[in-house]
Amino acid sequence: MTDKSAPLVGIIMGSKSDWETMKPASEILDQFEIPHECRVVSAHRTPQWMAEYAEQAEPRGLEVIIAGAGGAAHLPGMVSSQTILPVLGVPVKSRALNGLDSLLSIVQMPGGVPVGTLAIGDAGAINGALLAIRILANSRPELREKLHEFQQVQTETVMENSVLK
Ligand code: RP5
Repeated sequence: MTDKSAPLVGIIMGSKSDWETMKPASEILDQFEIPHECRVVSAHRTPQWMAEYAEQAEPRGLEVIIAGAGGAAHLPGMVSSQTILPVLGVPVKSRALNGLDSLLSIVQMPGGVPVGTLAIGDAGAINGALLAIRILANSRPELREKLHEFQQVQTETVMENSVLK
């Protein structure tokens, strides 16, 4: 029997300062009632913990990892190099370069080590969560149903507010 409360998605980030950006990902997963965990795992400050997290993710039952990082954002790529789970990278908007450094650090992976790179900031975190749900929904019809509902509500909300003047 599977444990329904065991996390399916791991949201990790390089620093506690990334939480504000990554929190919307957790909120989307909550909305879809997806069990998940949120952890600070730093590629540079806690490299051994990062390796342990990446190696244990699959045997622990995680199915997708969403990794947010800013600046020299090596976390998503280094985690991907040590797991076969899909890793979705969210570039956090950095103070010095507005997240362009984060984006380029995450997106320019060498062939053979995949990271699905999202937009910089909140939109990336939200879409990271939605993509994770789409991946999980491949084998979960009830999630597919929820995704259809989500899209329908989103469209209706925009349509209801489409007249500006
Ligand atoms: C990265 O360095 C983190 O992902 C964070 O975005 C950035 C800055 O970290 P702090 O100095 O705020 O802890 O590793």
